[in-house]
Amino acid sequence: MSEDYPGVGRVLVIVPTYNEVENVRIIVDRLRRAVPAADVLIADDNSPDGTGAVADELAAGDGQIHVLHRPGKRGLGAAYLAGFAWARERAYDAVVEMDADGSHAPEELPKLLDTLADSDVVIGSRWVQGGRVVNWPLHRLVLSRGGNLYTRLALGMPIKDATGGFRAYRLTALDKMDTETVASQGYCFQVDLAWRAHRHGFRVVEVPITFAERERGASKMSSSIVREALWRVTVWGTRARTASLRRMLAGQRAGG
Ligand SMILES: Nc1nc2c(ncn2[C@@H]2O[C@H](COP(=O)(O)OP(=O)(O)OP(=O)(O)O)[C@@H](O)[C@H]2O)c(=O)[nH]1
Ligand SMILES: [Mg+2]
Repeated sequence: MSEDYPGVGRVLVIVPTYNEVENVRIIVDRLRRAVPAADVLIADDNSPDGTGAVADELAAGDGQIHVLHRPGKRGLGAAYLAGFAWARERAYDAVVEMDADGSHAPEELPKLLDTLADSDVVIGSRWVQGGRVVNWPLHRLVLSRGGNLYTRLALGMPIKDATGGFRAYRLTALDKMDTETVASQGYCFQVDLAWRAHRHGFRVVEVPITFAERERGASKMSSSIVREALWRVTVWGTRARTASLRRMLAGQRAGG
């Protein structure tokens, strides 16, 4: 059973996995040491490499580690939504999203949780002052910077790292974000939740992190993930602009 994290309460760290057999043990071990108060939920999509069995072993040896076995690969977004529901059923106060491949350092999590003590959503950010990216190839840097720039312009949202996946949410905020209507699958899931948080007027704070290229295992990044983000962000941006234009015209008519 988790203890309360000061100012935040009971914390569940959700770690989605798909073929992370070489990483899962190391990352969960680091996480348990870095934030002993938090519980861990490994959300595995029936990884063919046996990640789920290793996760079960970890859970058998530590009452604060849990496993959610899902039937097959359904994308990062779906795994997180299932993890959020799991947290809600067990009355956690906050959930954390963290990759299994070592790109997000568990040792930086206390910084995120300390910030959550007086905010609703905290994003570990590569693209604010003090944020860093280590060992990423140029094409990934360009994609992340370009994607975030496009997102900021299309949505008119001030968040600098809207695609970042190292985050902490208060459950009270997440509950208001109608997560049951989220259809986004890949990175776009992160943009989707940031956009919902922004529109609800929640206090979203970015804290600088050092993001490192995965050390072991294969990437699940694909061109379809990028295409999904591009079209969804464009649709949301167009909708938001159309809605504000309508409001402006209605205001002009009302004003005579
Ligand atoms: N459960 C589940 N986890 C997933 C799925 N796709 C990716 N993941 C996990 O989500 C996290 C982020 O995925 P990555 O493959 O690292 O994506 P990325 O960081 O863009 O790509 P890399 O450059 O390879 O690190 C990792 O922990 C993956 O194992 C999925 O369909 N289901
Ligand atoms: Mg990764």
